[in-house]
Amino acid sequence: MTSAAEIFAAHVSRPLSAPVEANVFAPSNIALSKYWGKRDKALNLPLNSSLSISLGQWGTETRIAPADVDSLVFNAELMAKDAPAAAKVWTFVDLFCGDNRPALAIETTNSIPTAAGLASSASGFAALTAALDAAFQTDLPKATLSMLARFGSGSATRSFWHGFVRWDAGQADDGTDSYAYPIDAALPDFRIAIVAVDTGPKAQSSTDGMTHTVATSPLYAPWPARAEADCAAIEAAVWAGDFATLGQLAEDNALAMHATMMAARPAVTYLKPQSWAVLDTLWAARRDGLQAFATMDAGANVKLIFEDPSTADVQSLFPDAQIINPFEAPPAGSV
Ligand code: 2P0
Repeated sequence: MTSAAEIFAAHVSRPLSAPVEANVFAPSNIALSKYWGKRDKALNLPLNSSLSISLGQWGTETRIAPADVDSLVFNAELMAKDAPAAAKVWTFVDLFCGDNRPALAIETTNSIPTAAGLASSASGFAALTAALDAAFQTDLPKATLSMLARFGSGSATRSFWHGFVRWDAGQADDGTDSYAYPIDAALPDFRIAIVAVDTGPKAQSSTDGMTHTVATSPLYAPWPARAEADCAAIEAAVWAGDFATLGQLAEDNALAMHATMMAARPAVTYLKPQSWAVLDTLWAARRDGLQAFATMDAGANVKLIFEDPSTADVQSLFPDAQIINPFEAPPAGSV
């Protein structure tokens, strides 16, 4: 069986050159057709493909510079090396660099407002992978960066491009065909609203939540095939510029994912009463003609998708929602 270290050794040519200073931005992303379930935990391989929209200027900026000792500064705060989030970063750096790596100063900043309550592991590991590639001048193709970032976090595979991105589950045992690529069709009117419900840390990590769902949920079995079909149908709707079809499919897919979790034993429940209240308000407005749809991930917050002409209506329903234009110009230094 191939190990993570062997995959990195096969793709990152060593010995590495001396690091130079590098600064990279990667956007966060929200899945319209969700990744839920792993077929291999060690190689972090998914049971199904997924399709996302990147969040434009919302993401992570990571700077790497040569240093005398390792340091990691996250949102202006120095992190102890053994803090769980920091340990994940250093494990990934060690995988990328192999033995005897030089000391590095890593500084990483999220441009996602904390109040939005969005996870940052997708943009975080994409920015880290791209910054390592730039710092060591390994010049890897983006598909390879996407494949390697998977070892930090599955959703990071999708954060190397703006707009719509698809992550193919792949079939190879070693996962070398499990990476993302862009769907080069823009929907310039596409908008996202983040309706924050709960911005505290989540009760159960998505890794644990999905592992438990796969192991115990009697509703999980049909999910991988359903997710593949949803990916294909959403991709077709993107190419056709058919927002109404895309939106309904994305909402159906999210609710189906949550249904697999709720049937787990014991249940995995990320949605809170207030999440359902947001959905009730949305569905009532939709019955009155508003074309907006919801998607929810491993947390209680609700993300709405709609087109620009509906912005004022969405804002009046949810005055505190943060509205994102995913097709605005990316920040300097973006992947
Ligand atoms: C997604 N989520 O497709 C799905 C939908 C959450 C719900 O990808 O275990 O942090 O690190 O590969 O990428 C969140 O899971 O999980 C996620 P790991 P990750 O966006």
